[in-house]
Amino acid sequence: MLKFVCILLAVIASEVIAKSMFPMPRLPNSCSQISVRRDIISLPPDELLRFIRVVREMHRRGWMDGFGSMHDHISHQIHGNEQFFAWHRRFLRHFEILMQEIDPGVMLPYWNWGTYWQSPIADPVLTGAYFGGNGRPGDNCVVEGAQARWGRNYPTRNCLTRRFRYGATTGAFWPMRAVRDVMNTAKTHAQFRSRIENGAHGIVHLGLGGDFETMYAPVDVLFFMHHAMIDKIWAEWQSRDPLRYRNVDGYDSQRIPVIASSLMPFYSEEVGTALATNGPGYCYVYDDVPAAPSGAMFKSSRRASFAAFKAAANNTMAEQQAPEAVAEAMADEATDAPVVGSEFHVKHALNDTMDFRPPSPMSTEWLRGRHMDVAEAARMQALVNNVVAQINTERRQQRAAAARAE
Ligand SMILES: [Cu+2]
Repeated sequence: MLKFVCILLAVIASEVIAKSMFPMPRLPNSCSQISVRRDIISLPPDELLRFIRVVREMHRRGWMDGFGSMHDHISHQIHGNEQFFAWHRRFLRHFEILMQEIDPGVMLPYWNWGTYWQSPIADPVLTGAYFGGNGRPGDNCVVEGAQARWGRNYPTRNCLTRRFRYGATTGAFWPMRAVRDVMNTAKTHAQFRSRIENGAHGIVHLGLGGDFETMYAPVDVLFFMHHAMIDKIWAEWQSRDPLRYRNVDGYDSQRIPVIASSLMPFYSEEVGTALATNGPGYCYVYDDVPAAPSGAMFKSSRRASFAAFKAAANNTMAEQQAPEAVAEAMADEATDAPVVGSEFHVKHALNDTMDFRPPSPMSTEWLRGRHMDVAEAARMQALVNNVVAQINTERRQQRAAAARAE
C-alpha cells in the first residue's frame, strides 16, 4: 500500500515538473519547406479551429506565462533600439515552433489591424468568433472568443485582461497608407524601426489596454498576431532593397552598434540570422510579401553558443512561477460568468459622410513607460494626421463627384 502511494506521489510530482517546463527549442539549421503566414480573416474555418485548438493547448501547458515572463524580463533590451525587429521575429518563431510541436501543420496567422483601422471594434478578430474584444466591466477579464476566461500566472495570478483605451472603444489605429508612407521614406533600419515602433505598433498596444499594454503582453495570443503584422511590414520594407536582408544599423540598449553579427538578447543567435523570413530556421513567408532571394541572405560565420543560450534561458525563467494551475485560475469565475454576446461590441456602422479621425496622440507618460521615443511619436502623429487629412479630402472629392453624377 505504502509503495503504491509512493509511486502515485512520484507520478504526480513528475507531472507537475513536466508542466512547469517552458520549452526553448533551438532553431533548425535549414528548412524542409517554406510555409505561408496568412491573414487570420482569410483562414478557412477548419484551419482557424486548428489554430485555436493549438493555442488553447499551449495555454493549458502554461507556455503563455513563459512567453509573457520572458518578454517582460528583457523588455528594455528589445524595445526602443535596433534589436526590436530581429528579436521579435525570433520570438514569434519560438512561439510558432512550439505551436508546431502540438500540431505540425499550423502556422501563426497575422492580424491585419489596417483593415478596420478607423473602427477597430468592428473588426471580426476582436469578437467572440475570433479572439474576443474588450474585457468585461469591473475586472476587465476577457470572457469571449478563443481565450474566454483564460487565467494567467504571470506576473500575478489573474484572468487575462483587456481594457480599451476609451472605455468601449480602442480609438483609431494607423491606416495602411500611412504605414506605406513610412516604408517609402525610411532609408535606414534605425529610421524605419523607430517610426514603426513609435507609431503604428504602439497605438495598437495602447488601444487594447489591460495586459496588452504591459511588457508581459505575450500572455495574450493576439500579441503574436499583432507582432506578425509588424513583422510583415518589416518584411515588405526589406523586400524593397536586397541589402536589407543582411545589413542592419543603429544601436542596442547599451548604445553599442548593432550589426549583423551582433547577438540577440536571450537567444544568443546573430541578428543576421533573423533578417530573412525564409532564411534557415525561420522558413516562412507572408502571403503578399516576396521571399528573400537566397543569394541576398546573411551567411553566418559562427555558430551561436548553445551554452550561452541555455544560461540565458535559466536566468530568465528562474523567477517564473510554476504554471500548473493555469486552468483553474478562473475556475471560480466560470460558473457565475455572464454569457457574453454582443453587448461589448457597440457596432456603429461607418457613416459615409463623416470624416475619418486619426488616432489620438499617445501620452508622454505612456511612451516613457514602454521605452518609447517621445519625439519620434510626435513626428509620427503629425505624419498620420496628414495622411488621414489626405484620405478625407479624397473622400470628399469622391462624394462631390458622385453627387454631380446623380
Ligand atoms: Cu515587444
